[in-house]
Amino acid sequence: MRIMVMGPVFCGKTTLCQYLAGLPRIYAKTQTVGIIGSSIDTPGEYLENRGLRNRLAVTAADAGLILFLQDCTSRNVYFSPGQAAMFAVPVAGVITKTDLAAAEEISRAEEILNFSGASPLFAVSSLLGRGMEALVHFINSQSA
Ligand SMILES: Nc1nc2c(ncn2[C@@H]2O[C@H](COP(=O)(O)OP(=O)(O)O)[C@@H](O)[C@H]2O)c(=O)[nH]1
Ligand SMILES: [Mg+2]
Repeated sequence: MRIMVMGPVFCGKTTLCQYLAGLPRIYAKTQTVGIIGSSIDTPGEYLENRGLRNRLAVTAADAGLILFLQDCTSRNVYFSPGQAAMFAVPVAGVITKTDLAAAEEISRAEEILNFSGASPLFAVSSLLGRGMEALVHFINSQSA
């Protein structure tokens, strides 16, 4: 199953994909390599630029799961209300860079993702690996 990662420029998409791709070092399961190692890292411009948004829909055809990313250090909102519903596959939300944030910033990111219709939500730090266990567990449960 491919995981498509979506979010604006600088929100932490590539770092999250890299973290997930590195998991086989921690979880020594062969299965994890194929699933996690094939994350689809999308350009932030596809989300930020309205004219490019249908490219996300095309890319999503290859995905079994989509992750909407919201950087909790950013106030900018790029997801539209209910955007998750435009995809035929499950859309979960990931709050990124929690190592840099206060609790209220994480709540703000949570609201933005709730607004987009992404569910469930995970709060992570790709830097510290914080919150990753729950996210990986969820991803594995989706690809079973
Ligand atoms: N402190 C911290 N920085 C992060 C985290 N994730 C990404 N970054 C930093 O945020 C910047 C943008 O990350 P990147 O993955 O390239 O974002 P992308 O444009 O969405 O692919 C880089 O400088 C990363 O090192 C995180 O969890 N914690
Ligand atoms: Mg990137």
